[in-house]
Amino acid sequence: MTSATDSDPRTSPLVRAARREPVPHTPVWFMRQAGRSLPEYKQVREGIAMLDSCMRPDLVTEITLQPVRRHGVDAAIFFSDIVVPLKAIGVDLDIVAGVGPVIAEPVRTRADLDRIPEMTPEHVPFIAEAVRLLVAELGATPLIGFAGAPFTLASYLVEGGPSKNHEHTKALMHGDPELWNALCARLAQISGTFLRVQAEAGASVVQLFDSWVGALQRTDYVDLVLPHSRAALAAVEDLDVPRIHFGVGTGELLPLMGSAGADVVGVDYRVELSDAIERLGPQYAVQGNLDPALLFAPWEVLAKRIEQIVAAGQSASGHIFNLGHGVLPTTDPTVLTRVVEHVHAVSARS
Ligand code: 1CP
Repeated sequence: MTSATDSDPRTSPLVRAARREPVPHTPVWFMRQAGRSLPEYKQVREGIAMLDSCMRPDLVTEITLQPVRRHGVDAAIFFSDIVVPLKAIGVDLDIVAGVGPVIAEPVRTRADLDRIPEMTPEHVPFIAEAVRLLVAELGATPLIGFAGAPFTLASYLVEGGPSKNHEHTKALMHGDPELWNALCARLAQISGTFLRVQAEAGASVVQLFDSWVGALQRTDYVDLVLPHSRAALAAVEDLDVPRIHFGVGTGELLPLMGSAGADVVGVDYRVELSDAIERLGPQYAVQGNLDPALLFAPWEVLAKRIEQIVAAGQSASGHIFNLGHGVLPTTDPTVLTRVVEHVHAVSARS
């Protein structure tokens, strides 16, 4: 018989690691584990646009569960996208296959900002419904809710789509800091509400993605970004959910990202995990950081790297194994399953 405690995701290895408590094995999940690399995903998505699929709780539930069933990962990540809350409040945007989010009218003036309303839970009833369906299906496996951080969302809005150099974003940030701060304050309200809706509906953990913040130097991050990320994470501070904060190329920013209100700091693959742990100190758990490209390497090479990351993670106060960024679309999914098994095997505490 399963006791209530055994089926409670709040005592799962992933939540325990996020809280820096002892774990029976290192928990593992993969950013972008749902979608792209899975044939069963391609099948259910056939003929359905990305944003439409995000607004259908039945599909969100099925797609979110697929990698949990297939790989035996220690957490589900809610199937959605960082731009879904913007779409829900009326921003004219689309997710274009092979490109990413594309915004019809980029946001560069006060009048543009005035077209973006604050978000309320009533804008996203389909999110709360999907989370409730999922939590009922997942049992002891925790669900990770997520949102985009203000800087990364602002980058899409200001550039009008994916950007390598973020030149319009940086021009606005430095040219009109007042408007920049007003835009990011609005985005923090939206992201914070999006996180809160998911946590209140039953997500056990949340992750704030600031994917492109590694494009900034430290002082600009401190002055123009950190207060807004802190506001987004503060929206769930009173709820009993650990908060993960992740960005790419953030070796210089790791402790600052922790200070935004994170329990766990995500580490990308460009930083040695042991260096990241040293920079962060014992007050944060860490998440990461296998290079997603190494999933294409011979198994012996990959297995050795997994063992190194697991061993390095054991010197942290808490470690969640993950990739250093998302699963690449052409990844062989059987390799992902093998990674999960290997992380569990080499980290098992007797
Ligand atoms: O038609 C499709 O299948 C579109 C591909 C796709 C998918 C499957 C996009 C477009 N988004 C998603 C789902 C998604 N996005 C998830 C849930 C799946 C999972 O993780 O298992 C999550 C957590 C995201 C978050 C997201 N979207 C981020 C942060 C994570 C990261 O990778 O850094 C970012 C930056 C986006 C924007 C976005 N959406 C889609 C793409 C291709 C992109 C990146 C575009 C760019 O390079 O700027």
